[in-house]
Amino acid sequence: MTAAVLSLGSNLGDRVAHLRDAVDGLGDSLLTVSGVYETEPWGDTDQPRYLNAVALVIRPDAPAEHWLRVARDLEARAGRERDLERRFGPRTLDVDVIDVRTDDGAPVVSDDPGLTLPHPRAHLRAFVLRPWLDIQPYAELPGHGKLFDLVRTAPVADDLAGLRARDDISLET
Ligand code: PH2
Ligand code: MG
Ligand code: MG
Repeated sequence: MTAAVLSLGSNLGDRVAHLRDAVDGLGDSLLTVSGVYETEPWGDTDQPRYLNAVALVIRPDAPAEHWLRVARDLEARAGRERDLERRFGPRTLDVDVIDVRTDDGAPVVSDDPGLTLPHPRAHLRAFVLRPWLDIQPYAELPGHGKLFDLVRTAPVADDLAGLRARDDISLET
């Protein structure tokens, strides 16, 4: 068994539909999904605002790589086009594998460039940590400590003001 935390983001086209389709596409693996947040673009500021959410998924007999395949498949279904010139540029759907745990709750740690775990920039991103806090308030990001400490300290704390909870949107299935 592995459980994974997936970050979902969209800032092109019908953002809500892209997020809903992604959550639907997780099917039986979906355990729970966070609220939706409207967020200021991070890393490359010259682009529209994102809608972001975080999902918790679980599956028997799935290696960590399974979640990367799921992520890429969902992105492809949203018509995602990769702009190699713009690493943090706009996208219909981005699904990032943030943290993966095995049966005993141990984190999968990997420096494979194809799937680095935990996600190497998650600890810097309010748009990942804040929705994640909704569904797992006592979670820890391996190597960086508790979510509730990360969101209360710089640089994440400074970026929280750029997030707005979109209580009018639910991804709940
Ligand atoms: N994704 C990016 C780059 N910047 N900013 C926000 N707010 N949300 C995202 O999901 C996001 C981003 C590329 O992965
Ligand atoms: Mg991303
Ligand atoms: Mg990505």
